[in-house]
Amino acid sequence: RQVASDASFHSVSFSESDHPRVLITGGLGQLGVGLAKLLRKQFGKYNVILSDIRKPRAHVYQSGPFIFSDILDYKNLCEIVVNNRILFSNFALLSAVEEANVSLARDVNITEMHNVLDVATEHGLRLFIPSTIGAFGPMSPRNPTPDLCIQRPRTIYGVSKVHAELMGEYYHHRYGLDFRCLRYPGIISADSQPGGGTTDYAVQIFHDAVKTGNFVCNLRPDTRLPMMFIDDCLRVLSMRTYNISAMGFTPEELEQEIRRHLPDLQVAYETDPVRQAIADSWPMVFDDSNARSDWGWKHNYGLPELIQTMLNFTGSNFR
Ligand code: AKB
Repeated sequence: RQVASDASFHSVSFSESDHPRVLITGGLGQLGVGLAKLLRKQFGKYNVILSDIRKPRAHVYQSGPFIFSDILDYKNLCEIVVNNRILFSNFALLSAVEEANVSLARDVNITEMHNVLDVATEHGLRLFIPSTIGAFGPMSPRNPTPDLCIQRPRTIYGVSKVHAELMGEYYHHRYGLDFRCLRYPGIISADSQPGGGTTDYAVQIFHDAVKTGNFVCNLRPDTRLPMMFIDDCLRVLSMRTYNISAMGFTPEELEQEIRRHLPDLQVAYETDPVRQAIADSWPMVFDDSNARSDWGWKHNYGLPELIQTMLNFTGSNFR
């Protein structure tokens, strides 16, 4: 059975199976490739389709089906999903990049999300949309931030995420759409490059610490934000709108911990006003007690485990 008429699929014919079929849109962002790997282990290689509007690196083609899909194109999206029972949607743009291009952010995170909601409802698919600490704003309680509280973010990123959360919940109540959403903290991953987020410093510092020993941080040293290692993030995906968290630290605390392993590390602080204003409006401590008690969410990576894993990975890549 062919999923789409895309050229990259011509040699692939999919066997019928009881496994759900998953489409990961915006799949070349921070979560997509890792998520595809995990879901393919569970559902089989050809039941998980990665899609994006960019050309991936060779290993992505090798690891399973990849197709071009522009989800602003409603007909194209319908064509792709008619053979899938589950739609997983994953938006690729991050906070700082979105503030720099509001109309692109609106297209990707709002218009495209409407397409995804309509297609999912029309075809009876199950829909997961990831949200973030960015869905909160300066009027939200920051320490801790519970699941339900005033949100009112001041970034287009946050506004579009609150819009997605509310639209998903509305479609669930109105049309019975099986919609789920988790709000993630800053995600730290070793094998994908930072992509324009406010929490990206906590990834870049490992690369620079290992490569040159010098790092310039674009947030103030005392900026506390909730964080999570990618493996915990991917593990939790199977579970409607919950906060989830793992650890929290400031740039200064992260710097001190890394220096215990790399004593020569030098960090300079050159605050970027856009990122700093965003970070100052986000939760400092994310209350995920409902996720922990309702469905047993538990993280595996605290700060020491994160540092060890990141240094092992970045070190083995650079040395
Ligand atoms: C960003 O910094 O934009 C993201 C996020 C926390 O949503 N990593």
